[in-house]
Amino acid sequence: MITKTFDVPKIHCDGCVRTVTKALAELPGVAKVEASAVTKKVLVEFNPTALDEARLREALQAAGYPVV
Ligand SMILES: [Cu+2]
Repeated sequence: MITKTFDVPKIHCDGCVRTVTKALAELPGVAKVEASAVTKKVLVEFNPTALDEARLREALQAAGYPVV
């Protein structure tokens, strides 16, 4: 497993946290998602043989929360 933290400034409330968490948690290979409206960061623990960082960024973008 790899852990990666993304800066996602559009996360501003618990609703955003839920949306982001759901968008990432449903991807195969994602083991853990910790999003915070306070730090505006998303920590993702994932299996690098199942998906890569680019795929995670894509999923965030598609959910309306681009990574900066
Ligand atoms: Cu929000």
